[in-house]
Amino acid sequence: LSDRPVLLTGACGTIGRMLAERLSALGWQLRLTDLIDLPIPLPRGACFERADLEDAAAIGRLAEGCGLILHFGGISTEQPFETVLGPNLRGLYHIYESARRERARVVFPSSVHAVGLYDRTDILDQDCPLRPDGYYGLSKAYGEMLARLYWDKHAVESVLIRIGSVLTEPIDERSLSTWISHDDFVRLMERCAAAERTGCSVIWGASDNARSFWRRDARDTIGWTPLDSSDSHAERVRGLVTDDPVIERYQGGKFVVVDYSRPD
Ligand code: 15L
Repeated sequence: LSDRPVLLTGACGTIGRMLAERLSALGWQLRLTDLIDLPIPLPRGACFERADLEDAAAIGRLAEGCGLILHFGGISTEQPFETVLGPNLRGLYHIYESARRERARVVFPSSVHAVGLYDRTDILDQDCPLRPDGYYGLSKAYGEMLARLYWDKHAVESVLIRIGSVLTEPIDERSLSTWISHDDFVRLMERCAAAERTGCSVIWGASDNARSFWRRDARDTIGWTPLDSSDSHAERVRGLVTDDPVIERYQGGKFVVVDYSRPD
């Protein structure tokens, strides 16, 4: 993979900007794209082009010659179905069709919100049934299934990362469970690129947190071990919880209460 360019979608987002800067500094040859203009100086060795994920031709052109697609574009919060539909369902289909044509590997950021309706007391393995907590989480479940289809039917490799919370540091009690440090995330991207074979691997995107909700995944297959941990932040964020029992009950936290109507 190493001598082919890497397409990074969603380059203007929080994770996209961080990866654009950090991976460029590591010498990656990045092709950046997003719907809006890049709000940071163009990192060394990178190029940028605006594109809409719903524009199949533009995505296809951007992916030409790429060996790896880091797909961080699309909707990243809980939104109405019609808002999520275009970027996250149709857009992702364009990414996978491009990957199939280019024989490229895809890094697909799935999310804690694909399993957001598990209780925080549940400990999950990679093969747990998905329990999305809204239309955004549902689009991540769809993404995981789309990746599986393209692996089983076309041998397009993917790493599906069920990302918890990418933050400089934990901000509340929930993020003691879900936090992944920038350094662990960048190392994960390096392994996604360098691993000999990934097949269709599921990774829990969290640092080595004692309070993790998650256990077994495919990290041995890709050779990734998180080195950071939220544990040393526990004292600082103790008591930082909301007063909403629904938010505090579920792994998905705040996204769960959007339009929540279970009576019990
Ligand atoms: C996500 O999937 C979101 O994209 C991010 O903004 C955070 O809210 C994160 O989950 C989380 O739940 O901490």
